Amino acid sequence: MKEKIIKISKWILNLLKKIFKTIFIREKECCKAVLFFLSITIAQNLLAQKVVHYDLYVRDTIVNYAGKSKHAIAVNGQIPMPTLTFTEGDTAEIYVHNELKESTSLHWHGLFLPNKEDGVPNLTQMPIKSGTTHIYRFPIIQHGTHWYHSHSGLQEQIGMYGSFIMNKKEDDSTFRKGIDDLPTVPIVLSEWTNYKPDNVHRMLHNASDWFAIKKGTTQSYLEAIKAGQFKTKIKNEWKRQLAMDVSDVYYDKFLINGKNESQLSQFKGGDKVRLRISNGGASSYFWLTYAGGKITVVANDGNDVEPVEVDRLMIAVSETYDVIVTVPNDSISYEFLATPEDRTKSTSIFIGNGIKQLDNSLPKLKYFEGMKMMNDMMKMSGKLNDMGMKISLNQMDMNVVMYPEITGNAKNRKDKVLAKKMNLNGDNAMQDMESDDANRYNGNALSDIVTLNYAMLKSPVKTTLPIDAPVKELKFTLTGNMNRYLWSLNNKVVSESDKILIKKGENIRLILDNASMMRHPMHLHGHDFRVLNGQGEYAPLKNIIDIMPMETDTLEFNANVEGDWFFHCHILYHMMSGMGRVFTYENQAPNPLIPNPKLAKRKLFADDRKFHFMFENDFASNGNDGEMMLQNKRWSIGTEWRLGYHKMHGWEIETHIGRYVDKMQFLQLFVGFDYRYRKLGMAEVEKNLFQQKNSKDHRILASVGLEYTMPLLIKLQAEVYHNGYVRIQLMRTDIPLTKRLRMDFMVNTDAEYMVGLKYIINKHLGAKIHYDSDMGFGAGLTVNY
Ligand SMILES: [Cu+2]
Repeated sequence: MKEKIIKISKWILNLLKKIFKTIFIREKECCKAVLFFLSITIAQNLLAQKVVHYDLYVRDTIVNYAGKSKHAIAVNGQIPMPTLTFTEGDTAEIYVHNELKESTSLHWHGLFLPNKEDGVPNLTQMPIKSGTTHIYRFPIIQHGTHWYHSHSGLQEQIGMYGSFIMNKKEDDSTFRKGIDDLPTVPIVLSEWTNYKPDNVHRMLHNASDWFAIKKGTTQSYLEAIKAGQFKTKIKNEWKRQLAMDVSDVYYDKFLINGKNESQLSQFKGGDKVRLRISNGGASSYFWLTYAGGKITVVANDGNDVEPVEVDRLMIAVSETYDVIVTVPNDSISYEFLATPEDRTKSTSIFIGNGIKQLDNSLPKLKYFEGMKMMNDMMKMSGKLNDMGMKISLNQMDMNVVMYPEITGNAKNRKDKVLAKKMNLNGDNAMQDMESDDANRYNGNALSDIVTLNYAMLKSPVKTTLPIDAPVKELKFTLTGNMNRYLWSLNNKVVSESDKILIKKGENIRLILDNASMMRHPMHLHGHDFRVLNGQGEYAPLKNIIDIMPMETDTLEFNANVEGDWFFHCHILYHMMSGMGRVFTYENQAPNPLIPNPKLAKRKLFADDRKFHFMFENDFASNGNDGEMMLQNKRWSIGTEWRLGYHKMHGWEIETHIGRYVDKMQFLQLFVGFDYRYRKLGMAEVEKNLFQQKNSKDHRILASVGLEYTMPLLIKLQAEVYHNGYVRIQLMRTDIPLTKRLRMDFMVNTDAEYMVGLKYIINKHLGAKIHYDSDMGFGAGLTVNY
């Protein structure tokens, strides 16, 4: 390829010479000189444009990160994928050889490129089929730390992430001595789970609390009582909330460049090192801290920022940060520590050569303080309160109430905050405490630890958009339902919404506010946006913005490159649940890589329309009962069965096909089919509380009804059968009594009732005892999937 370009360039050069020879004869001497100079420059540029070629072989592999051999995907035999390095001005030519049994794709995260090179399957190209090679070819027109990853299914979770580094040219006017000439180390953060990602996704949708049990972050009633937080727990359930964690998934290992622990022994005392850090985790945010002292942040999402010194920073999923750290002494290696937000584990890289200097590990989160905070934030409707203050740019972190290093241990929190304020303000602190709500969640005001936030980022160059361009303002509310793991924008998922039309040349202003209970790292493809953070003309450029619950942030970008550009939450499981939109340019040329746009669209939409399967069966001494469910965004198809051995002889199958109708998904309307066979005694006639009779051994009934989630997560079910028979039922399952003990109860107008206790043995197995008015007392094992 390189030879080809040189050949073409020489040919062009010769052609130019010939043309100029002709001109030489006719034109004046000075003109000749200018043209000759021009031709030389053009030729030089052509010759200097370097094509940088990579071959990437994508293969299935077996890895063992956490005690078990598991399937993963390696590229060129490695996880993370190889670091791809370019210099601004190069042309990237990347051959992707798909040797998997399934299709794949690669997305160049944060890059400015033609839309058809963006690597989103069924949007900017068709998936790269098994056994085929796809060529990505685009000019490198920017510099900075970026990364690349698969955009197909959940492949990113099992190895398909890597660094993508674009160096500045040395004569670049923005070249910073003392920063851009330091030795650099690419760093990719990631996480590993021994569970198949598809299964992780399924479990999240089934609100399984197995991950919390594994992490030790259950928030049961007994734990609440022990912590003196019984009221908090009740209030939380009264508001229909399940216990929540700062992160959803249990991971077995956290990795830096594919290892849990590693060392950069080439550095010695006094050395400065620039780490080019990408968070390639599928769903983990990381705290970054350093045992050797302060961390100087010099770039974010590939864009330079004025150096800012901090003690720690949080890197959101898919963000990148360039930081400089110093090795203070010889013969000591200093821990650079990455701690996932839930602080359950960590991963580290030691910088230097010698005795290991460990960093302080982050103390455990105070979950009940978090629960209390959540109760304050939330209205009964499930919507968030207006806290009466402007929250933006990660300056107010509601989660500080859970950080012992900022707000002290559970008991002395107030004292510590007070003491801190006394130091700052003297005797008036007491009055301030009551009125000063503004700093309640401001970690930097509450402690000496300096934590980076977006307001502290400032671009070294002006980033203003074209002044005379028309402005289009778009507002998105980040919405969600933790209980059903539904994530959306303006309560709609990708498949429920149209593409958002924008015009080339417009300045697009995005206002994002987070009305969900989780933070979301929102990512825009193909463009950088300015984050309006109070830095005026020097607002930082980013392509990811992490938005905490209750935050509102404003971004703006110039629509300058046509195509279909994905805008989505970068938490992999949120994205796959449909939290995103597509920006598309009006009257744009069709994408040659999408020959059948209708088919592509249907395939793209299939991601968030997927149904998730759940199964549970109780093998008990008095009978057998169980249920099976298929659920997606709005629909729920469930079948329950009961088979009695002793007190009740017979069986019953009930099927409900329902649709959630309200935004918070508290209300479901359904149609039902009930088939029952039982032996009633001669004189026995069943009567319900409405004095309606049911005397048939055999019955097949159709019904309509509704299910409503009430305070304390009690489900009210009202059902009318086609023969006029009415049943009303109250039920609650999985009341968390202790870490592993759950209680169920049910009572209905047929005068049936049930109460049960289940002890969770492992992910798929529980031991259960229950009493059922129909079937009597029983004990047995519960199997669930
Ligand atoms: Cu999200």
